[in-house]
Amino acid sequence: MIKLYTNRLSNNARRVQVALLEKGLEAELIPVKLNGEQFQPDFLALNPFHKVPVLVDGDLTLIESLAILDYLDAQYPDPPLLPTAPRDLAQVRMLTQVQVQEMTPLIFPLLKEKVGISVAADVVETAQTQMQMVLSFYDRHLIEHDFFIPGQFTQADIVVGVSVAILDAFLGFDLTPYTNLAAWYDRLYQRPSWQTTQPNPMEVMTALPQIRAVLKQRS
Ligand SMILES: N[C@@H](CCC(=O)N[C@@H](CS)C(=O)NCC(=O)O)C(=O)O
Repeated sequence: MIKLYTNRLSNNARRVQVALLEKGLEAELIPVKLNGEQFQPDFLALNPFHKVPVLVDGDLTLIESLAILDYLDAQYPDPPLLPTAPRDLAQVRMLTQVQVQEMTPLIFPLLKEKVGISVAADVVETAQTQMQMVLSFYDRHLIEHDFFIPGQFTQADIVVGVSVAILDAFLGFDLTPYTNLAAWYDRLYQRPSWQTTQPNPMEVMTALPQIRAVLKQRS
């Protein structure tokens, strides 16, 4: 059986959990507490960079959530989470890369500030302003679309969606000005894979010290 080393509060691990659920794949979920457990020798042997997710499938051990998503899609193609039309595939990669390259660096200072790690006020302000640009970009790509690729739930919905969940549920962003994005986000919540993997407020509160410790070690 597939094993997934994971943490309920990790959005990178959540990407993989959503994909497994969407594909109806059974997996043993192995929780890793990010309060030091990720530095234990057994876990470092799986991922020397001490991060979840790690997926083990038979003799294959994979780190990096996007690589894991690609593996799951190639190895277990039904239902597909990647489109086949060249322009659709390029769109998924573009939207995903914008999350990684543009959105993630903005989330870090906002998260740090939220958990009480000191961040310069101008850095927070810039991150908030630039985040509006990112959200507007995604909003434009959802005009008259149910999902980023019309009619198909894909990796782009997963990768962007789990980050928007942080903005909404943890950072208190108001999504209502982004009407297409807000409607899409509601649509994601209708999926069992989304409901199962969404951490509840109590889980978030309990994990705050872990989140703070992980964020402190990042520049
Ligand atoms: N690029 C990696 C990032 C993984 C990552 O940053 N995981 C975080 C949780 S979201 C983690 O495990 N951090 C623990 C640590 O840095 O010690 C991926 O996409 O899988």
